[in-house]
Amino acid sequence: KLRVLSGIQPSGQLTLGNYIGAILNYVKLQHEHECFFMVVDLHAVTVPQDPAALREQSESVAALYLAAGIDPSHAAVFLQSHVPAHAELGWLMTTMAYMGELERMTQFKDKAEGKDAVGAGLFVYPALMAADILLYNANLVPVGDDQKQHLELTRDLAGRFNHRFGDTFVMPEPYIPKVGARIMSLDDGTKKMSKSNPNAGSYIALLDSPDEIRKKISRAKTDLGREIVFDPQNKPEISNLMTIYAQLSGQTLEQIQASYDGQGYGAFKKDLAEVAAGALEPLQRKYAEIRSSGEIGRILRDGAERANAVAEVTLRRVKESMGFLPPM
Ligand code: AQP
Repeated sequence: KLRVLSGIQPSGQLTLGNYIGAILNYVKLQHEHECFFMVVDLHAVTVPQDPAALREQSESVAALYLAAGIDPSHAAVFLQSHVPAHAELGWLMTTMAYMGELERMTQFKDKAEGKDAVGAGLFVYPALMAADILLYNANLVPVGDDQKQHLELTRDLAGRFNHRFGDTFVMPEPYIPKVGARIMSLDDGTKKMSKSNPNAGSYIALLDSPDEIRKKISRAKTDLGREIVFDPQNKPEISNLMTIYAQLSGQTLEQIQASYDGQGYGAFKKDLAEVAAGALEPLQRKYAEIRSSGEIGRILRDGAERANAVAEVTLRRVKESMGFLPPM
């Protein structure tokens, strides 16, 4: 059995990008491996968060994990801030990172672009992410394409630590979906779909109503021409919609291309809206049940307990290797 760890920031409404790029793989991996799926609330505060919204979204993300099919009797589901070792190892990993390598992170560059004041937390974010993964000695980290660079850095930091202080950390591997690793924004086929995009029309949220979904898909930008063909280079927008269709319907891109041969964008978009609304309907129903059941607290407590048990052992070993005296 391998160890699997991943997490999502409660920094907005989860989107189809988060679902297709990450959550679908969480669900797939949970039965074969020992899984830890957290809500990374400490990461969310690297950009300003309203406290009430953070509380609501943190619970909402945990409930969406469960609604999507994560079984808390298999996987530990917890909030990052409930496991203090994340913040502590995060600091230690920050001391292992170089300014230059953090400056090269494209997520930092994108999020800092055009801002007068950029929080230091945003800059050291990848060191905290490295700590998240290394605390559990995770072998596999299911993520979307945008997190590949952070994972490479995690490997560099782990290697640097092991070299200086002796073999301590396991080298994690990214686990990235073959189709759907980078779902693009509905209003711009060159930008990834993102839950913190201020334009709600740029993403489909997992909790959008069928009407909102229909409206957003009918307004989604499409490329010139009218053929439904998968060609991300020349037709990024229709290719993105086809990817979403494929991942939510279980059909292959070839099947979709064949069944819309000779038809225009209109018919395709109409069907896609129904595919998306239909795929999200059971998830939304389960979500409502879970939120009203009052079960979340117990599940998160249990998950944090399991996570703490593993994380504390790693943190103790790390501190010992670095030369920190144990409590006397
Ligand atoms: N557009 C996407 N396509 C595929 N996968 C995606 N992920 C995010 N966007 C897409 C994957 O979802 C997981 C959680 O991401 P995160 O919350 O840690 O932050 P992010 O990667 O920065 O995602 P967002 O939605 O864009 O959040 P904000 O707007 O808050 O920064 C990751 O595995 C990610 O790869």
